[in-house]
Amino acid sequence: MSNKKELRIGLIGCGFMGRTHSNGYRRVPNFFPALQYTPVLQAVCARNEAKARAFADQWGYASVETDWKKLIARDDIDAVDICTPNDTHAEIAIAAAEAGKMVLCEKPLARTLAESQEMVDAVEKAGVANTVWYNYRRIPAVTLAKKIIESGKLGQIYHYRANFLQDWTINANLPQGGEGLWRMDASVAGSGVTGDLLAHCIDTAMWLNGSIKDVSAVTETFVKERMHQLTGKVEKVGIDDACVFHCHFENGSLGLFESTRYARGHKALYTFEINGANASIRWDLHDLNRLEFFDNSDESTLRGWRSIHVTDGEQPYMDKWWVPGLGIGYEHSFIHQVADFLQSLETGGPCKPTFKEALETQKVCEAVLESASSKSWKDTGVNVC
Ligand code: SOE
Repeated sequence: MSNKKELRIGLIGCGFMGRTHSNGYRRVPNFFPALQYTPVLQAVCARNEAKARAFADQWGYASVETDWKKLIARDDIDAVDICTPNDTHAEIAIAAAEAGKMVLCEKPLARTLAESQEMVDAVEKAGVANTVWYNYRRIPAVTLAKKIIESGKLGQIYHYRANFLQDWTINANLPQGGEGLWRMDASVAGSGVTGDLLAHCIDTAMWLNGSIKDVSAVTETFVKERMHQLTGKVEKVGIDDACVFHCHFENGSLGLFESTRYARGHKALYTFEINGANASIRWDLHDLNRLEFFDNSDESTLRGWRSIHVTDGEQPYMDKWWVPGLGIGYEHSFIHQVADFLQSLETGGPCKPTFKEALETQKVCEAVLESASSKSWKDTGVNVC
């Protein structure tokens, strides 16, 4: 008889993120056997029943629902995982918290700062465990970057630079809205690349380098009108296709961020580089097991960028995987987030970023969009401890 405690998951939404999270729940017991809690795939919910059933069969969910309110009302669900489009995050999360369920929410927390604040208030009032899936923090090389920065090896930090580049919306005939394309409909997504891609960069940046104080941004919508899949009409495009901003961090460093869906040749190029007085770090999602590190205190004849292949058991998370030299992938960042969430239930601590912490990222996103529309610098009001 297993003495594990069950965490019964109710997953809402079975798109791309539903798959990444489900894979996380399934893999954790194999690779993190010491955890007290084990996820149980209790129910999956989608409006289309056939789709929900196919997903349940594929991933091993015990039951299906077609109405998220019914899923939340069930006594046999402990945690609600929100993988639906952004316009539903707030309503579902608030209802789940009011029902006393733990809430895991896909990023971005919501479409707007106001919605996000309501979600924070709801989980805090209910006192339920919560987390937002900013998965890139849990790629071992990125977690190692955090440790290196915390050790003080970089010295005073002067620059933080990040990119998130894609090219999937260049085709002007691509419609907006509806199945598979809700990210292009501002009323559903909230924004374009700012909430979808820069939110990742901002989350990582503030985790590694502290609060962003103020921002100056430019956005562009290259294709102004697109057919809307749901209305069948050609409609104005409301999302930002590209966004560039610079900023001041609280620690005095300068930040430079760029994101676009119009960088031909790039599918998901997420990179960051941090330059300190003594050392620099850089990372690239395309080579995610590698962290590059330059240390100015190295002997001058040997000095240069080190290429650290982050696969050793002493490096973050890697004792759970294979043997030194053998890498892991994108999906492992989600497995690590499930493991950290379960661990947080054991210790009673938070699983970062909580809704409250993810609210700070929303503040920056909102300031970026306001700055772009008003063509002026905006304070973010962020306070990351
Ligand atoms: C968009 O294409 C997307 O899937 C984002 O929604 C994810 O958050 C990002 O990690 C990869 O790109």
